[in-house]
Amino acid sequence: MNDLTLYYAPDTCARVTMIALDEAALPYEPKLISFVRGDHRSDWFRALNPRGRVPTLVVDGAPLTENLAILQWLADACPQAGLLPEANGAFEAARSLADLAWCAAGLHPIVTRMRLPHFFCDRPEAAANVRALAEAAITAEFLLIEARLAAGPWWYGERWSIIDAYINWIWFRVTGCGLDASAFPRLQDHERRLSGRPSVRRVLDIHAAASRQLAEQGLAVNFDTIASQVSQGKVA
Ligand SMILES: N[C@@H](CCC(=O)N[C@@H](CS)C(=O)NCC(=O)O)C(=O)O
Repeated sequence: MNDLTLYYAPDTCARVTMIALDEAALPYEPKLISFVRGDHRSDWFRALNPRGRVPTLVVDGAPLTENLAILQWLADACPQAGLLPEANGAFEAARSLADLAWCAAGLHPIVTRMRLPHFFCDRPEAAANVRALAEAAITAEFLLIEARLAAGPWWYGERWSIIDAYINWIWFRVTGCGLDASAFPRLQDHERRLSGRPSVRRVLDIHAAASRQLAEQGLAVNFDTIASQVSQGKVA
């Protein structure tokens, strides 16, 4: 059994990693960090992950970064958890890797542009355009997911996988910043089903408690404050 420590911040994509660890029934120590306090830019955290990002999973003292790599490692290390479909050969394994890559490198960057558009333009007044383009891009992606879920209820049909948790985290983030959910009834249903999984309920509780803890310490993330700091050149 590996010694596992997961660095996370509430409501981030580390939620997907946490669901994977819970589904695999792997004991781990969750370590909450604060973006507002700048923990992710500190020397001690950058020694673990020079990019200053969560999730960062420390395995027997060695950090593993990037959700895609962490989730693929967990899926391979704990096949009984069924995080990804059982692959019959390298080609099938590559196909589920492609789905993970699409979540991490295709969908996630669109979420960031929608939530924090001012990081992606040199003039504050261009932020609305960046956001609108990101919203159009994620809408196109969700229309494809919505169509695929007709054969559902999960991404891989009858069987749940960690891709469902990843898609749902993307959905949570963009509906949480204004995307109209009403055009996507299957994605709404997908969220209801996912929330019924015990692993997901436990992880959502951990994230809600972490959000409360940070808020009590005056460390809640405020996107309006970040936008105004970026506009004033106070955030790199
Ligand atoms: N490519 C990374 C992205 C991770 C990432 O961007 N995490 C966000 C939270 S969802 C983060 O740590 N942001 C802090 C920052 O960008 O300063 C992965 O897939 O693990």
